Amino acid sequence: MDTKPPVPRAILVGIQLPNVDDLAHAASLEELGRLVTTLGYEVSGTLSQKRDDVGATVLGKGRLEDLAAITGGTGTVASMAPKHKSKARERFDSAETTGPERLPAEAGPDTPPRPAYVIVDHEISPNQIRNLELATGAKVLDRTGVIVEIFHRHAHSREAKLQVEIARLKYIAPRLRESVSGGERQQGVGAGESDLDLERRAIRDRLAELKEQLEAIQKESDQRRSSRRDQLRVALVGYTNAGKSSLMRALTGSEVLVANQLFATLDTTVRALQPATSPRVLVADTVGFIKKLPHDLVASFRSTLAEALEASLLLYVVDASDPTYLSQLAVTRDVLREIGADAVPSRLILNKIDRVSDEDRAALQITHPDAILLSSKRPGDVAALRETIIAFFEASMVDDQLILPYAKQGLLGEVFENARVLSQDYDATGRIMTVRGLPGAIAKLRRALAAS
Ligand SMILES: Nc1nc2c(ncn2[C@@H]2O[C@H](COP(=O)(O)OP(=O)(O)OP(=O)(O)O)[C@@H](O)[C@H]2O)c(=O)[nH]1
Ligand SMILES: [Mg+2]
Repeated sequence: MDTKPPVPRAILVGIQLPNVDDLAHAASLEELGRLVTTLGYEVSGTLSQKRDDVGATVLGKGRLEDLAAITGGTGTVASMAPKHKSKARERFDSAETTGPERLPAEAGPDTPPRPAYVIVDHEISPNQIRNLELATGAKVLDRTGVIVEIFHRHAHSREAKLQVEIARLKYIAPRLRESVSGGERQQGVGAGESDLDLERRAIRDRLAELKEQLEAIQKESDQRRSSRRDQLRVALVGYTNAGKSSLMRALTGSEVLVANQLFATLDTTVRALQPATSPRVLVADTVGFIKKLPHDLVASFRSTLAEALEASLLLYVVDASDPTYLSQLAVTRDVLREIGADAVPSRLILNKIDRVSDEDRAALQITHPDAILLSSKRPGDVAALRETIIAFFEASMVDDQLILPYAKQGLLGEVFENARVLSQDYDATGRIMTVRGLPGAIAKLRRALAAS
């Protein structure tokens, strides 16, 4: 038997605010569609409207009724006083519906079920969610809710799971208020209120517990990171799906997950550059960014992102074949500024160049003269990037001399990992090595060799 559970269907709702142009609006909705698909839902259509702000019911009255006709709801928020529908007002609201749900489908055995989800391309308040649910009869999620849910599903390491759970509870907590008390905000104290108090206390306690667990784990990862402090470290950063993990695989031969979905990677992975270099170069793959990334989510990934903060070189990976790559780059820069990583030296990597026409490629090179254009799928491009990375570090290295006493030959491996041995000689004191490496790494080796 291969009866699969039906795929939930979702209709996307976008509000185009006055400061957003048509292209950016369409791109944002397209991206929301990919987020929703990543969650495993089928996008049944899109409904969008130009408005001055996202009001109490998100959509204007007419559009709300259109949406309700698609989802099978009443089209009105029961608690709102019924207003006379103004056809003239509706004409002012420029709106369009696309996709197969343009008209309510005739019910029949072969017609797809009505969308059970309405997904709004904004972060909306618990009250707005409730109003929309009343009017449409569907479950309503906002963009942040979708992102938090994807993070929840894609977190694998204990650290990532804890970070996501904290962000999720912080997202859920204020939304709990409405659903538990059930009524309007101004409806004073009632039986629901004490339930609400209990629920909130439970969440507060759970948050405290999770934070404690996270702190313990973060101490370990802080230690791991600090042991890498004097090494050559590169971090791959950038928009989700830009190809960071693909480059990570190509540069280090590691088996990190590569997938054509958003937020495939939530865990930081650190591996040595391959073929191995001396001193070795560590490459870190990090969580991707997205537009309107909830602040709490960024905050909870602060320790994961510390890998980027502590790197000596950041590679900003961009999907150059995406028409919105510039705004994706801007989002990446904003988030890195937010965590204080904007001061780290960086190089721009315009990836997926195999999908860009020769003409566009030439234009990209002119617009970004310092960028490295490559495809993570082309071994030659990856080898050239490897050389660029090595050359970057070469500039900060110094030559020095180390003496490895005969009694400490066990440290030889550590010397080779952290410095390049240019020549060796032997005398009564031990092995005398001329080495090249970062000043910090050489100082650390010297301390290790001197320790008894
Ligand atoms: N054509 C082409 N596709 C690429 C290239 N690099 C990556 N891809 C594809 O782009 C998709 C995303 O790649 P990933 O490496 O998983 O992207 P990521 O930046 O790690 O994404 P997240 O982990 O979700 O943030 C995959 O389907 C890759 O096969 C490239 O140079 N050319
Ligand atoms: Mg990845």
